[in-house]
Amino acid sequence: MTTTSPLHFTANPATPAADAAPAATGGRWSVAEVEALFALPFLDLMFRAQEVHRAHFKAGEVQRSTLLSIKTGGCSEDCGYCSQAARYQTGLARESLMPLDEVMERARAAKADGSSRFCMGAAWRSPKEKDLAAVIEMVREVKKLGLETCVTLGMLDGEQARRLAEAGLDYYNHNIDTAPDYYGEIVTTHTLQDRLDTIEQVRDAGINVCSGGIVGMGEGQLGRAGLIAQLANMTPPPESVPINKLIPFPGTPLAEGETLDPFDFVRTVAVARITMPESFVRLSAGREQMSDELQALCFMAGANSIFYGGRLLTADNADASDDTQLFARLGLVSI
Ligand code: SAM
Ligand code: DTB
Ligand code: SF4
Repeated sequence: MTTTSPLHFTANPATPAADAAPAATGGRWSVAEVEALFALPFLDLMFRAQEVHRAHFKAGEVQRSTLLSIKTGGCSEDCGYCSQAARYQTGLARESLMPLDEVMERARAAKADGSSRFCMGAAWRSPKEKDLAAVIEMVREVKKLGLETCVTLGMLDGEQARRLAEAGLDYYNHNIDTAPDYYGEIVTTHTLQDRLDTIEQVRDAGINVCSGGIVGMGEGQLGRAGLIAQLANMTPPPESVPINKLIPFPGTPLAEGETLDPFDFVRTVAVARITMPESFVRLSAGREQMSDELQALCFMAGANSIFYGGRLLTADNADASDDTQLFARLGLVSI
């Protein structure tokens, strides 16, 4: 007689382990397999994501990172979503590199607010020597506060990655942003391969990788599956996976955005959780526009990290005080 555990009663019977990549593809996720996850009934997908999440993390623990734009605007690249590309009229004033004392003031405030990581972003295609030296100094000083450090500076070569590693950099953020087949629709001034090369240099230097993407750029479910498959098949997958919802900026080619079903955003978080069981999945840009209920669904889907503090890079983020209330209402604990 077969016994059915009530726990497995609603699980997808075709799936031996909730986070197992299908053996037919040698442990790699094909785009079709990832698409099949997206196609699961919503409740089954959420159940599986919860199973995976609880097998690898303490449910309810959420890591918080604070962002700071240390060099805003004037970027040479043409990323279709970005307010900081020099070629789009987004009304953003171009600024030069922020002085160290100002960065430190912001880092101290982030620490006092309870963030565990400080992420500094610069609108560069890649850093020049003088700029890299200044950022290295920032990394050293922010680390002394007892914060984890992350920077996102565009493309790096091996030597630059090694110097950042030597300074003690904990994470480097470099998103692949969308599916390989769709990348050329969004960016033409560099290629996905350029992004992958930088990620490899970062990995080889021993720095943790933070890489994810943007949902809502017209990529469709197939595009979202392509993005997640590409991330999940990295060996190893990124330690940190930001899932951003497009913030449509007037003046950019993607100003009109895509009318995205919010459940498709939640599905993307769940599929990231299932295919990258050991990664922190960050509920990233676009949170300010989300209801508390939608955010709660994202946490249920396996998101266990957020950007914390009222500002992202050039756009507003959810208020820290709103987050404090939300965490209390949901019994979430920051780590
Ligand atoms: N220049 C560096 C680079 O491209 O990696 C660092 C800064 S760039 C602004 C960092 C990431 O922010 C992008 O890869 C993208 O995922 C995210 N981002 C930028 N603009 C966005 C928007 N309008 N909506 C959502 N995410 C956005
Ligand atoms: C990431 O994936 N999202 C952050 C961070 N990494 C650098 C940036 C979001 C930017 C949102 C738009 C803005 O503030 O300009
Ligand atoms: Fe924006 Fe980064 Fe692209 Fe520059 S490289 S346009 S800062 S996303």
